[in-house]
Amino acid sequence: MLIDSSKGIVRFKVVYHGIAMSGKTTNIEQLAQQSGLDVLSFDTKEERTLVFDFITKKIKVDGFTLTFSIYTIPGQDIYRDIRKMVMRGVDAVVFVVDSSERRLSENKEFVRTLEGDLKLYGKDIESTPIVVQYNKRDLPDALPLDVLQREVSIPGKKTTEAVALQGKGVQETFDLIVEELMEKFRKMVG
Ligand SMILES: Nc1nc2c(ncn2[C@@H]2O[C@H](COP(=O)(O)OP(=O)(O)OP(=O)(O)O)[C@@H](O)[C@H]2O)c(=O)[nH]1
Ligand SMILES: [Mg+2]
Repeated sequence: MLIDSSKGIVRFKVVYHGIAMSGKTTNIEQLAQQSGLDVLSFDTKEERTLVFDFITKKIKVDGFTLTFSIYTIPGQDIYRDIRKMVMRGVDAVVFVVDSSERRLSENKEFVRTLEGDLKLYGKDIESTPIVVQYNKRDLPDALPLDVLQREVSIPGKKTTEAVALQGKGVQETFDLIVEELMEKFRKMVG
């Protein structure tokens, strides 16, 4: 978080985390499209994230300009060093879960990966604003919501449902992470 009080600007970093192919890039692309923003992407020929995707979004609240720098991590383990780099300075996380039954154990393990990535920068799951998004709700083998909430959830964190490919739930998820972030910010500044 960066505060430029002379200009009334506060800058936050939001990172979309989660297993490979869970739909992180799709979330950002839809968010950009719905708000008329451009996405900066560094990806492979197969359009898998290589470094990150990036957009910035501005919101005016109480005379402040809040600027959100929004990134995705590359979910593939071969890019773990890059993933860790992208997590530097993170203020809030959207944890994108693939609802497919086949990917349940990977999703579960990745909560620990997120924990490790936060720890690298002296942060923990408890004090970091996090929203868990159950994506790909359209898949025929999508697990029921109550199963996912039991198996892949993070204690104390809110959850959302999405079909990012159709743009469903994308803005709602982003609005929720902004809310969580603002709540923490208000507590910090009193
Ligand atoms: N059926 C379905 N497919 C989706 C949905 N969201 C994303 N996808 C597809 O899932 C695949 C992976 O999506 P990406 O957004 O590239 O996934 P990612 O999490 O950025 O993957 P990495 O960059 O490798 O970590 C693509 O083929 C998307 O079109 C969804 O809600 N439903
Ligand atoms: Mg990606």
